[in-house]
Amino acid sequence: MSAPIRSPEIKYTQLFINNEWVNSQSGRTFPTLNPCTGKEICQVQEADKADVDLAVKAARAAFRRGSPWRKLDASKRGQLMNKLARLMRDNITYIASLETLDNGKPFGEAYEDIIASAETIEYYAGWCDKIHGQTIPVDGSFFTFTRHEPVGVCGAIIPWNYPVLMLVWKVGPALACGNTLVLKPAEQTPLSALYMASLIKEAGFPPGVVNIVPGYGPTAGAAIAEHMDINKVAFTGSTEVGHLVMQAAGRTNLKRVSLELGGKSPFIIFEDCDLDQAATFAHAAIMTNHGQNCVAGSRTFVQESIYDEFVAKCKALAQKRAVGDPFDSSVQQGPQIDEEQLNKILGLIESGKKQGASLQCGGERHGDTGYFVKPTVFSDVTDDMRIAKEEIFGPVQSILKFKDADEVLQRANNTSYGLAAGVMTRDISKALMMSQNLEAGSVWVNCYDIVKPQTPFGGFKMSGQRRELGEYALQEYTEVKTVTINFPDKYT
Ligand code: TXE
Repeated sequence: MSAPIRSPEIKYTQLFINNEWVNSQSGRTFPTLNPCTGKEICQVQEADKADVDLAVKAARAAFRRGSPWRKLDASKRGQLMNKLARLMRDNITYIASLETLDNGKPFGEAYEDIIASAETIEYYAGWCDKIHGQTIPVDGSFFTFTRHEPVGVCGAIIPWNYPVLMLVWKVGPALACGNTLVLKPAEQTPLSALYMASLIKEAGFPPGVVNIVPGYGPTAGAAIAEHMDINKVAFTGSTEVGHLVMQAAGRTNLKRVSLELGGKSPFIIFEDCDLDQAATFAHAAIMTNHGQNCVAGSRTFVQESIYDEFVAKCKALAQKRAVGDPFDSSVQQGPQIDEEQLNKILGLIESGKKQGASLQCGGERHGDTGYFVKPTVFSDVTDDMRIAKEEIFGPVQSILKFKDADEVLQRANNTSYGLAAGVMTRDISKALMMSQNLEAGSVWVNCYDIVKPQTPFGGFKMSGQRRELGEYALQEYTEVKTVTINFPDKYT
């Protein structure tokens, strides 16, 4: 890993439509801020409905019958995607630096995000010429086969916590299946998405295949969700907005919807585990990316016999966690993304104190500039407290006590969320019993937050709909067409 670029040049601030850089129709711009200081990095063109319309027109034209994109061999699509991944790897220091500047995550983590993003594009590049239907032994004198066709124009609305990674989770499978896209990055972090647009153009994707329109949620985001000419929308963000996106699809053209929403994931530590390893994993499960992680292990359930010792270990880890300048290689935690998130987290911390949880460390803002929060550990947390129920999305570990497997299972599942869960135990039967009964889209045993391009990812219950990543994501981006031909000479 090379050294970061502390002040990366901001190369792109316009909308990317039809492989061109354009200003917004309204002429409006919006600021993107440095979360370390709260100061403006630059102004970015602000997309609204009129710009989304233009982007959808470009995407539709790129998808038309006979277009270069539609006529491209599937294997050549894969080559374009591999070229994009190559460009990402070639420019990794710059992209990771831009991500750290705009998002505030430590440079090392941003770097790993970009590697994971390139791997995701490479994984889906490999799928391009392996997506196919079946021939079906249908009754009667007919020959039937299925085609897995692209859905068409796909909308994508993504959050700020993993800006490039969330982009490729959408772009990767969408392109592999031959779709075109209109993507809105989060208003807090538009810069790396715009740079990715430049690489998409450089890789040689035809105009209109990928369009990137930074802007706000209720305007540009809603315009995507409501658009009559978008065939599918993929959304990652809050459960609250997930409802809106689904309602918008229901109100308009019944576009396909995939949602990846919030969580309150349990990480369950049984007494028979390796305690040091479990404490390290539980710490990382909640503190990684400053707690701004949809699968954050935000309810640490610990068996009573090891509870006090475990709390002490978590406290020591949190107190050692280095908070500060995310460009400094010794720093593990930078600022939260914005003032709204900072205030939300501080408010929930206050509720924890008021509702009787024991504050072990942290519990307040770090410094008085930017949006830093001290790594915080609460013990004696009970299920009724807000910090045990609500998604904090910050570096706040809530440690709860349990007696046995049946009890913790019931409590772990007693939430409207169902994104992920973790179990630490040396007992394979217990691990299997727990993984079978936990209501979550991902269950990790003796590890946590292991998400790879090959592994399907998504939530049960109100954590979402459908799956991203892996082969499963291809279903979200394809329509199955059944073709039946009258064939009197059919025989088996
Ligand atoms: O999310 P929003 P916010 C959770 C987390 C966080 C909370 C709020 O708990 O504290 O959500 O974060 C776009 N129509 N997660 O306010 O608003 C918006 O512009 C269409 C978990 O940042 O959901 C952005 O691009 N789009 C999550 C995206 O939705 C709209 C990651 C996410 O923003 C819209 C982020 C609208 N009406 C937050 N309103 C995860 N699952 O990882 C906003 N948007």
